[in-house]
Amino acid sequence: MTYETIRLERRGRVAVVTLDRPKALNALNTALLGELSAALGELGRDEGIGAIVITGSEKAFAAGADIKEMQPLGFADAYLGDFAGGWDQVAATRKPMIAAVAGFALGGGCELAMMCDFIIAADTAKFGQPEITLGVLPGMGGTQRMARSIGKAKTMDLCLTGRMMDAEEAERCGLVARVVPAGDLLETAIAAAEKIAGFSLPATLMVKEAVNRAFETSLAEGLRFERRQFHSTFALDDQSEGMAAFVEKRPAQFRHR
Ligand code: CO8
Repeated sequence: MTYETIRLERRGRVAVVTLDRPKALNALNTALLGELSAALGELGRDEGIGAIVITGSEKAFAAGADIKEMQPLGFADAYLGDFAGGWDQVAATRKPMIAAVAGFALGGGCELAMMCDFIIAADTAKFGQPEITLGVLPGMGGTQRMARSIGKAKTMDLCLTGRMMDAEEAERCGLVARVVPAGDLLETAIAAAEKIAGFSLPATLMVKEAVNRAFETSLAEGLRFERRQFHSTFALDDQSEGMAAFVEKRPAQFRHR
């Protein structure tokens, strides 16, 4: 399938999805959402892909939802059309997804980065939820995912003032997993994705599901869920192979890699 607002490249077992609306700083419009959902669906069905990197340009990961597309909407258009509801599908991607962020990740761009499993940021990255400056508020999970990720104080600060936070502050408060020089961003993210894609695919999916469960349930329920998932890995050839390889002092050859 060919896409107009994104680029999709396969590098072995890693897929790199590049947001590609340079003239609008990768603003997220309905066409881009449709294409990104289609690409993630395609990659989800492809057993040859074990991890996905989502990235943008040097200047912008994405500068938010497309303001020019939203400007003419009335309440009935937004509500009845479930405007931006399709982003839930992006967030529900089952394969591990890394956001490689350089430049602006604002509004919906920051929210898309937070839909990924972790963020690797260039030292040029700037994060923010500036919706308040437009007379609205985040609508793709900004208040919810950010509060769960970095807590109430910083989330309130960013969402109420609309200020931007640089990569160093984003790493300090836990929004970002790693910060690297801008020139190393993509290769670092791809290397991390390759590492993940080399493990057992069922096991990496279970890690993702279990960590995400921590945000949705009590500790007792989460621990029970994790334990059951752990037990179920003993039904996998990959568990037999992984443990045999350790004992035999050789690299594991995972069947579901
Ligand atoms: N939407 C549409 N176009 C945009 C956007 C955007 N979010 N951001 C930038 N652009 C366009 C500009 O209009 C400009 O186009 P043109 O050349 O035709 O005028 C081009 O990109 C380049 O932008 P600038 O000239 O402004 O570049 P600067 O380097 O001067 O500034 C900034 C960069 C600071 C990033 C600036 O562009 C900016 O402030 N952008 C808007 C940031 C913003 O407010 N983002 C939040 C948007 S609202 C949102 O994301 C809500 C999400 C929830 C939606 C779901 C609802 C249910």
